Amino acid sequence: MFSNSDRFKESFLKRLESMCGKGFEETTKRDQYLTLGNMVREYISSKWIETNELYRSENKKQVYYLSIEFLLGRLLVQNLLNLGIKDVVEEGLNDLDIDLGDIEECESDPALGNGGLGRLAACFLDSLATLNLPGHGYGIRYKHGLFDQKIVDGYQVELPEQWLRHGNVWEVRKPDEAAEILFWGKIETSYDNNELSFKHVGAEKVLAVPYDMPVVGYHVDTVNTLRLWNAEPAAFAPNQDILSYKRDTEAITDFLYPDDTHDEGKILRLKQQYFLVSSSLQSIIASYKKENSNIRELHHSVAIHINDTHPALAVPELMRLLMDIEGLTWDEAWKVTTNTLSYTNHTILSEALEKWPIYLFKPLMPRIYMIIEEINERFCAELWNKYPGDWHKIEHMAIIAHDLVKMAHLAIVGSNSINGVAKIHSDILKHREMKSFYDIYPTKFNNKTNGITHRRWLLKANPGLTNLIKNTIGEDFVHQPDKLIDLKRHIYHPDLKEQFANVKRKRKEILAKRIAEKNGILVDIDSIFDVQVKRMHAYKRQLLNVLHIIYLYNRLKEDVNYTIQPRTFIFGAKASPTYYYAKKIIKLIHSLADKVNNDPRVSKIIKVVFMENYRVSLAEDIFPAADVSEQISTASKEASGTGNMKFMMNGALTVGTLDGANIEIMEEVGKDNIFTFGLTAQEVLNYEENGRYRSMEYYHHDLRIRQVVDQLTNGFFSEDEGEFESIKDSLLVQNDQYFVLRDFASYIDIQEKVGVAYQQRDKWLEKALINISHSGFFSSDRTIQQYADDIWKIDPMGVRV
Ligand code: GPU
Repeated sequence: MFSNSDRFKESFLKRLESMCGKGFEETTKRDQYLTLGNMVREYISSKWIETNELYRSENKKQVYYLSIEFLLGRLLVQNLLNLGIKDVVEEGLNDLDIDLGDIEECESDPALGNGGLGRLAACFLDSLATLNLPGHGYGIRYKHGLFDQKIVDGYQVELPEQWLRHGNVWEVRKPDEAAEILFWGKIETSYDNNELSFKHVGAEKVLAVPYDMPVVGYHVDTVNTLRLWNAEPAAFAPNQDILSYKRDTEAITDFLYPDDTHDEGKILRLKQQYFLVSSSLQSIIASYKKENSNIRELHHSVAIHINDTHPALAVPELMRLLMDIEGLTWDEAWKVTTNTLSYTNHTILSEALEKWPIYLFKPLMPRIYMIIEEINERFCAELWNKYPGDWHKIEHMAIIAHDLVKMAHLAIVGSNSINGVAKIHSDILKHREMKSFYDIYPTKFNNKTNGITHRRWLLKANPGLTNLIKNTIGEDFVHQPDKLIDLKRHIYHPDLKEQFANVKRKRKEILAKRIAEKNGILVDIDSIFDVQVKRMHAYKRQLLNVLHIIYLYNRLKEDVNYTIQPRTFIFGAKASPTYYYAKKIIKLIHSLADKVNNDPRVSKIIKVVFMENYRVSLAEDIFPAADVSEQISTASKEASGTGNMKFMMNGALTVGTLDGANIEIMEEVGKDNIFTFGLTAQEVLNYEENGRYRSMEYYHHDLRIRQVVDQLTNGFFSEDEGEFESIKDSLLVQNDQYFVLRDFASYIDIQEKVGVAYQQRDKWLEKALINISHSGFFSSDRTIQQYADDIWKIDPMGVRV
């Protein structure tokens, strides 16, 4: 079907007509997309079956990655690339006057995640399959992914996302493998034949139906599985209101919670979590039992990973299944559970740490709550032995305290490995945030610095740069991304620099065209494309970026002789619909854009662009076009960041704080090839401890600060003067929790250096190429190999079709 372009063309035309019941000329782009998608899925299926059969017959250890989010992005072109048939298809389509890019536009961008955490899970799936590792994802098939963002008069408006509107060519529904999930009801405890047993009565049953999606490895025959669960009505109880039962069950998988690093504490979210965990564990155990008879050895064949605390109910649920269904004793079940589970922490922000009130938790999952109580009692008894009389410590470490279930504590106690996502983050976990747990479980804690898949973020997103690298150092880096370092020997070659400059320029032109179409703003290709794209959040400090732009505007207005390298400031960010401050910043960026872009003189030098509806497919157009990457979170707050790595891999230079993986980027490229500024994590944490920061002092002593802060409310923006009062208050009245004013001067300084450095064109190009050369370390292949070796203890398997 895909052996050469003529064969492909022939099968494609035949299939197109038979699927759509119309002649080629009559077919739409969507018809063509659906046809090609179906052909590709069919092509994948033999490899998929072969992989599953191999996993069954070899019966080696497999890993299951449980995550409430998988931010996949579009799959058609990535699958073509991974299957090695993209060129054949593109050629065949070209003969028919069809552009693959146009077809791709018909594919919805499945936004089953908010940001970094969900995208990391998607990169991990790609790496697992490519490294031939037996590893699968388990998640939720949200009917509506993250909302679509529209900007109306500068304000964010949320529209329901509709990725399933035209169906999903990649999924296979498996109703025979559905699982039953029980909510509510009561537990009847009985004691007969010396055995305690627990009966769950009066429960509401929900059916979890799996939809499997293939995860295709790059140029290998391995095709792993992403299993997404859909909630459906199970059996009706007598006297039940059927309509409301149907509505309540389907609601479980209706939509993705749009909060990034923020605990919503809503009962529907808790239902989603238990729904994911229970269905996944039932499915894992069922598949284990097909090939194995001794459930006490589950951990020899199965590793289960908990992506943040959202699936931490895996701890009590695995205990329940092992005891109540499989008949193990508590001690036997605990041994298997802790040897099976591992956990990644993705943040230390206190507002993100999940704590469920007992009054919500206990009635919804009565048996699970009983088990957590028992885990907690046993754990506290252990602590009592270790720290006799230290009530304060025990209260602080307990899993249940002050009527709350602390999910991070549950995950730590129930897992054999706890990892952070960048060196500094793991250190903060060990030595501060989770110190008391590190003291008792020193060997459980470890670091796994995040990574990104270069197959999407370089090969797919930036074919021009990929070809340039291939022509310079050969193709090894495609399979071994650390080989990108070979590029370093060539960075002084004028040819390479010029070709890189051309590639970058072309991508800036493409982005500029998109900006012209969508925003009606004409941007200067020779200006620095200075980009901050990520979720909108106070700790990520888009406000610092904004204040710098206001400052630049002021200087340009005040001094007609002040010249700087022109810059285009590009933003992309969604705000959680209930996050008032974040939405205000979006409005502020739009007001600033109005002011700057409409000033006849200033707009020739700087421009401000907010790109609507930031998502994976838009990101693929943004990273390749960026010159400067803004990674300016308050030090200690960004666990890792992964956008920073995508920019680096595409030859943008980082302006960043010493936070998260920025530090490791600096270690890789050297201090001359990154622009760092601001407080260190230690300094921030010290301030937070000693309470000595006074933002007012910076406001009073730095005229530049006073001017820009005052401009938020003095009529500088054409909005009502009260519009941005709350932002000013966050800086002055609330003492600037994220140290924006404290880091302002140092940010202004470094930005000036960036402008100067960009004008030393040759040197800048070298720095960009050095960044690319060192980006191999940040491949998720490296990260996944470390998880496989150190945590999951799984080996590659050679699927051959
Ligand atoms: N992160 Br917790 C999310 O995207 N969502 C979350 O709910 C939590 C963390 C991010 C971190 O903020 C980011 O620093 C990190 O790179 C990413 O997870 C992946 O580890």
